[in-house]
Amino acid sequence: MRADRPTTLGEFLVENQEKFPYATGELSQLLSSIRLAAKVVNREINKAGLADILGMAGSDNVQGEHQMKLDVFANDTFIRTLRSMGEVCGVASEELEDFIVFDDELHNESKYVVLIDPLDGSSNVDVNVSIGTIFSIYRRISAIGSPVVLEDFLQSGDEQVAAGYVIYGSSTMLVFTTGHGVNGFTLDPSIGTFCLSHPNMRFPEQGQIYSINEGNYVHFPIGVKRYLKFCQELDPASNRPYTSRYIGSLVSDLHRNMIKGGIYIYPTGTTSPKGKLRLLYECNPLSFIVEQAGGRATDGFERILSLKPTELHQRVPYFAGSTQMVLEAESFLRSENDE
Ligand code: AHM
Ligand code: MG
Repeated sequence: MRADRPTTLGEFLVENQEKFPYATGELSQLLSSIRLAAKVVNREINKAGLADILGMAGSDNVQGEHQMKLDVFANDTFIRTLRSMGEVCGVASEELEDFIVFDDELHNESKYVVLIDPLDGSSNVDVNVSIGTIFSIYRRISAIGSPVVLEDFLQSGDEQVAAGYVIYGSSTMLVFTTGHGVNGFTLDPSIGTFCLSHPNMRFPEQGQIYSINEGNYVHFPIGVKRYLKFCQELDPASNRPYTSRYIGSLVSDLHRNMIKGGIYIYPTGTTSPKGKLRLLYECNPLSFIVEQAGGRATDGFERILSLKPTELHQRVPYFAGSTQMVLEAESFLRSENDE
């Protein structure tokens, strides 16, 4: 923070470059591209209520869910911006069935792959609720100089060199980590610049908020049902009952819980035996943030970041947030398994 004004994201990237893994300047450049695309997407989201951009694009994404026009716009914007620079050799997106290879001389020489959920929670756009972009950056494992391959994208979350999200909310924020803590930058719309507003973000060790779609209650595993009952029971010593808050927009729910303290849960269910969220596009990047902010992120049993992905659109149950709360939830799952 300057004495007279906040640090901009551009200044932060330059000043912290030596802390980035491998520190050649390419990662800073890559994060700058994401910053630029985020501003463009933000501009479109802000005028979504005015412009004739709302509505279905007429195509479903690979999971067969409705895809709003803004999903397509955000997807195209991020991919086009990343392709226009030379730091990325390929991109995988939640919106696309297969990964994209930037197969030319310039891009084949580059080291990084990006995985992205361009507009998470996009069904919330038409009701003016916060949505987000989630991104994850890895170093390729295939040889530099060749086209990128599937294995470059199927690395475990522990291999991420950077990850973050953009939240398009009452203000727009870019929050990211390169493995040295988590910093949040708020977009000042008057000058179009992200300014450091939330340095060194930390999950409170214990929180009072639980976030889960309780409409799916009857489908939840018994351990989750019991944990929810525990959250709702009276216990003045631990400040229970906890408060239930669920926006249905993962980035927003997680962001709020990081600031206030809480747990986000999307468990397995009888109708979704592997959960709903995607390991590569949602859970890995957010778990990198969660752990870097002192929280805990698991599938109920194992760390998300140590899972070895087997397919691009793999789903996984998700328990993330304040460490003590996630540990509590896990103990209910374990006792269910012991019965
Ligand atoms: P999406 O990637 O299709 O937008 O779905 C992910 C979203 C998350 O943002 C949110 O937490 C979750 O789906 C909500 O799901 P549900 O409506 O089943 O509670
Ligand atoms: Mg999503």
